[in-house]
Amino acid sequence: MQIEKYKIDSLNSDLAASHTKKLDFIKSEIDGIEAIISKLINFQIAIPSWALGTGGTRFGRFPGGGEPRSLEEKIEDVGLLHALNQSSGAISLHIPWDIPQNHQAIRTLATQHGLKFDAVNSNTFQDQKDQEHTYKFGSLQNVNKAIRKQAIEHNIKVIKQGIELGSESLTVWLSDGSCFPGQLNFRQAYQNTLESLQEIYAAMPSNWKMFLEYKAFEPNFYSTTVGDWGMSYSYVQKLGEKAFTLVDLGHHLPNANIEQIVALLLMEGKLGGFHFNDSKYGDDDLTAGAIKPYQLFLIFSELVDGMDARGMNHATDLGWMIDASHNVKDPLEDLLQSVEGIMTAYAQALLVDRKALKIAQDENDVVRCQEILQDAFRTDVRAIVAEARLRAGGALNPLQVFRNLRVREHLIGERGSLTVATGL
Ligand code: PSV
Ligand code: MN
Repeated sequence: MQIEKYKIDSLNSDLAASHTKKLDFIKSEIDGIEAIISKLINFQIAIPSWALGTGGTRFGRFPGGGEPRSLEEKIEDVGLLHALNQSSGAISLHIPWDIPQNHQAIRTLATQHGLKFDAVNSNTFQDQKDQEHTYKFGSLQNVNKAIRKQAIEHNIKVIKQGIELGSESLTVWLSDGSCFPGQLNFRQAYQNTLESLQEIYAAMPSNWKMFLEYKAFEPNFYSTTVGDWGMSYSYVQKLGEKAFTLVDLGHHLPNANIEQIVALLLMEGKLGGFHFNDSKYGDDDLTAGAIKPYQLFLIFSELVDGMDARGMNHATDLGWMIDASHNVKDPLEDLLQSVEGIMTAYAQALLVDRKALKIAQDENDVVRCQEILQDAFRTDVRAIVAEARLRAGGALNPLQVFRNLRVREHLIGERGSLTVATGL
């Protein structure tokens, strides 16, 4: 299914009067809205190929029908999102969940939808049918050299796939670790992992980046070998200037101060990318901004501040991606809501009066500091975000268009109601 632009335009014109009123109001209240709009237009958030179906939980999966049956259909789905919000201009593939057969044809299809290929993701956390050795006791950390070699070769194959697609980064997330005390020699696991990562790093083209994602728990519950930002930082420091830490919001221990982690990684020049989602307990994979919108805002506030301090381009100097799984919501609707949540937090962060905050910090005026941040957070920026979408050619209200045009019903008509996408 393709969404014709005139249909979006027609639904936009129904909302135009009310939108203009809200935008004019905020423009009359706040200076610098135009600069914020152009930053929002440039900001793109990659969609993971594994989030287009209903990932479910380990207890069950409740597919809603019309899920993409192939990589081509996944690209089509991201194309639908991008047509609606003009902010989802990239797709991130997980290999071997999605192995392109004809790279040229896949690239052409993506270009037709206005999409680029974001980071490619390797998978050494599951055993595949044709695989010689098992990853039951880890992959890059494994005590067995042959298993480490198999995992290294898999990552190198993923890099080669990425090169064919025009991707420029590899995300490595390892489930490696241990479930019981004594199972693992921590130092040996670290050394094995480092040496394995060094081989993978050496296989990357010079213009590529490696993102090393950390996670404190799951599927191993006693220790994880890349368990937190400190461990990831220690590996990427040793690997070299093309290696960076990737922050997935759901991978921390409860109440971790993620905004402080982000600030320090940025200061060290070692923050590479993001996986957005939200959670109440663990790696809940919920819609970005659905549970802790203030935390998301505070993270963006540090991102904006830290990137500006280093003269970085907000849109292109870090990898931005959603990493979520869906169960009770339509995956496409959920992703539209996540993108909206992320853009909202970014827009609010751009509103923070940085000069005033600096003065208040230097004067230890704690009350004023809070007031400045909360002034920005409590500003209703929805009209600014909508205006950015409108100017980029998208919908003022993407969800409303999705429902109005009965996109899911069309997809079920084309693909059937029993399709289940590969992925989580
Ligand atoms: C692991 O929980 C993770 O966040 C990694 O990014 C994986 O690639 C992804 O989820 C899918 O399992
Ligand atoms: Mn992730």
